[in-house]
Amino acid sequence: MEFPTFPRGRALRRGLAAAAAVAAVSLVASGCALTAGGDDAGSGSGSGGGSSSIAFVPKQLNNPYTDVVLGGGEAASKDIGYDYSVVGPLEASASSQVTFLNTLTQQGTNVIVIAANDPDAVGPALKEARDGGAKIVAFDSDTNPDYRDVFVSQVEAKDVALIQIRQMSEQIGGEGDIAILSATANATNQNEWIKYIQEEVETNPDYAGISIVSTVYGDDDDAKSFQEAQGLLQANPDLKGIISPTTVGIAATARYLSTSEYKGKVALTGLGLPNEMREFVKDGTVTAFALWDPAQLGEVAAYAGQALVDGTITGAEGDTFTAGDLGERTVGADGIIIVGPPTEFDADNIDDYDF
Ligand code: RAM
Repeated sequence: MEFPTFPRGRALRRGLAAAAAVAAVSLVASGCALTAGGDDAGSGSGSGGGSSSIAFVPKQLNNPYTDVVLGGGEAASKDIGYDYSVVGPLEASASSQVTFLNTLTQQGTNVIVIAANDPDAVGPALKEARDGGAKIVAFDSDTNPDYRDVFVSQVEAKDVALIQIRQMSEQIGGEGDIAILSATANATNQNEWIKYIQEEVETNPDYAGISIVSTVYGDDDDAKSFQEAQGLLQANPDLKGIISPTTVGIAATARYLSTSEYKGKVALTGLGLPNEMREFVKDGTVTAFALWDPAQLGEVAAYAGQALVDGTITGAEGDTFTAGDLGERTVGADGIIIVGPPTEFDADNIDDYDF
């Protein structure tokens, strides 16, 4: 399988947009910490100025991956003239987004773009939002399909899994015990990727020599992920590798491995931000990992929201819309819109990316 790469200029542009988003999000984050779900929900960077409103509700605000996604979301919201805001919790627990959703509904937000911390916990709040006329775009981590109009998925879920297990197998010579260090136990996206990784290990003869001996959860919290990585190595001294399908988990695990006796001996693959992983690729802790362009995810989500409001799409399979300069996108089965493509990063290409 070949994975195209992004042109450097575009990646750089996204990086700058993301930096602007970080500033906006930090302002909102401090407001949220004081008045979770209160009057501050709906504040944000203030871009746009049109009469329609779009609010992004990420899994959590203090996540560098989220910041890059929001950079794309903000730029696209501006392009379509929507009032843009970001609200959300500081940690990714199952029900932490509910109060924010309720406030957005009270405010009459036209489009809610949500990365669900749990596929069902947000259901009743989203149902109320829809009853009030809001369009719901899930992104990154899906809700139960009953609660949203479309799901904007970065890459085909199975492809995300296939890249990670192939990279791991290549790095450990196809043999040995491996572990998974995930985000939260209820994250829809990580759980789907893990399901496909497990399926591959159980059924693909290429991976017959590999066993998954443990799956642990760092909750997309840097300190907890670091401790879980340490715990995995203590509990499994023969471990050959760790797959971490979360940018927070892989960065924390790399940091742990880089100063431990396991550096260069225990393989680490998964999904990471090139800017967070660069030093660990250069110091020999990590050989290769994968991701996609997170800003494009935010962009496509905003354009999908507009298309739902305009009635260009309803979320039915085969509906099409234009996602700005990213071009046409089609709604697939189950209301899923794929952004794609994934990219693999290693010492040869990591300096070509800036996000
Ligand atoms: C983390 C989050 C996010 C996931 C990325 C790869 O930042 O868990 O949901 O898509 O990793």
